[in-house]
Amino acid sequence: MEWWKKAVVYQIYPKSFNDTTGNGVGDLNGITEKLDYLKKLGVDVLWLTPPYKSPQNDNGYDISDYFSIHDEYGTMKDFDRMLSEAHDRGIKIIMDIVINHTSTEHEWFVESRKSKDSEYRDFYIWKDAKEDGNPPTNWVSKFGGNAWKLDEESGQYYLHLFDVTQADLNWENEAVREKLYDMMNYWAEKGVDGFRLDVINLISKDQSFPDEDGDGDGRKFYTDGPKVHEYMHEMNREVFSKHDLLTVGEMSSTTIDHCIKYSNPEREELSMTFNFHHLKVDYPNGEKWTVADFDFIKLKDILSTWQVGMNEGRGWNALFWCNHDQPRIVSRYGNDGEYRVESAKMLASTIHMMQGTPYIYQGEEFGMTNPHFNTIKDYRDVESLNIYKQLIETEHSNEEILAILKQKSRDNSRTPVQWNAEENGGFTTGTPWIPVADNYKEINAEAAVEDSQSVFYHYQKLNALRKEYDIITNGNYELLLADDPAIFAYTRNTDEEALLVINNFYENSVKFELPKETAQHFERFSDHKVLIGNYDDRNGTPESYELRPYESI
Ligand code: TEU
Repeated sequence: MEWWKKAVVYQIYPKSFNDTTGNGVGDLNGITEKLDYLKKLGVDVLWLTPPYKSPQNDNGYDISDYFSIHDEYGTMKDFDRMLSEAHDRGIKIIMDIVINHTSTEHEWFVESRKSKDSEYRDFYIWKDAKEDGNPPTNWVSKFGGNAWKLDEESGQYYLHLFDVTQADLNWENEAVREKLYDMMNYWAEKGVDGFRLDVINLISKDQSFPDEDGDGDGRKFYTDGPKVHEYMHEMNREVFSKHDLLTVGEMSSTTIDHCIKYSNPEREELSMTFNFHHLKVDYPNGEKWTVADFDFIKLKDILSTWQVGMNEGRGWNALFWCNHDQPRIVSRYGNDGEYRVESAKMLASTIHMMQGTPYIYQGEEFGMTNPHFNTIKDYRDVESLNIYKQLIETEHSNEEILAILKQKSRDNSRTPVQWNAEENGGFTTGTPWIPVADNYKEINAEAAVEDSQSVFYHYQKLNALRKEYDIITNGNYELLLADDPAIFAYTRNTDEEALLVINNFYENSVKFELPKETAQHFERFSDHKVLIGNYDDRNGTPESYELRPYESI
């Protein structure tokens, strides 16, 4: 079995993880300093979001040099020490690699924009304006506005699906692909253990560059595009097949069929995929920028459809609630007030007992919450600042927009990790680049490690269970009580074992009754044990008992 099927990955956003220099920005030595803490948590792999040289317009997802470390994060020597210290502890490291686009400060783009005759011109996607002077297509950038920017120097537009300072690379150009594969081999030969590939399903564009004729934003012309699987297989041949790597693709707006193709081992593309459909059930009609409750029944349906579909197709899921782009899950689908600890543990159990490789985002392991900022001055994220400008110009009040950002901004997960109750949560002795959430005195890693009932030890237990019970890796998934408005229950099954996972997603106690056919199925097994929580203090039985608020068992 591939090693990463039983591994647990911990995502680090270096900028907000741990600052050892006092400049208010996290750094690589700060990661090295916390390796023993991560070892105690029981994680096997660290995913570093991009640490490369970057102007930081999108916090490192705008790379200007793939072969050097961003100066605020430290040096390549610091990187090598961190990698070596992690390996000494049996912890692997995978690198976030952004190859759909580069920063417009990357030397390739600087050369490309100089002239239409530049040897680097075709490294990017340049088009003339339409005859009426409009941009080449009406595609919309994911950060707002048109997806094309007119470059005065050369009189053409270049494509940027994200920020205007993130120019899309032209993957049709073999020279681009060769340079990128060489770069990935450089990092693999340095000893990194894999890659997280940023928006990798956007790299192949429809070369006719048609206009969106409906009310879409053009994504259908570049999402899971015409040659994407050809490029994935080529990348596997040129890079991944030469090393034993964990490779995970971030798949924006994708489908189960494509994710099976990306991650079925017979196709020799990637190890596994991230999809985001379960994190859009609080986007009414697909609209992110509005305040909305999440749709619980839809959440169960989407997660279950992906569990069954990927299992049938021999695909492999990355399991996650949180990352650097998503609000913190305990604030989003849980209860970050009275039941913060209970709901954080329940949410963890729900996703970690599923089939796939689980990902824990920094601070999630002790129940960090959204910061609940009250002024636009506290926000830093380019996507959030762009949407603020857009909404303020369309008659939305400051208060309305702040309410939306409080729920949906990516900055919700980017506040500094709260290590202890000291100033700035022990993240920095300087001024943090973004304010620390004001609950750091109560919610921090040190307090969690000192409390045997904390969220930290629940994650530690889940990480250990995954190593101990093969059924968590191999068992088939079946959703129970699909229409129940509060309970998320499912089973995992192999010929030898059966696992029952029951979660109360809300703060009212609810009665759990195991469906008859499931109870009969469980009768086959001679003995059973409770892995998480307990029900015998209520004279309960696996078939029927009272679930406490946010209880997981
Ligand atoms: O994210 C892809 C992406 O679309 C996210 O921006 C997310 O879907 C969106 O913010 C939800 O509204 C990747 C990186 O994770 C993100 O941090 C980068 O900003 C983006 O690509 C561009 O590189």
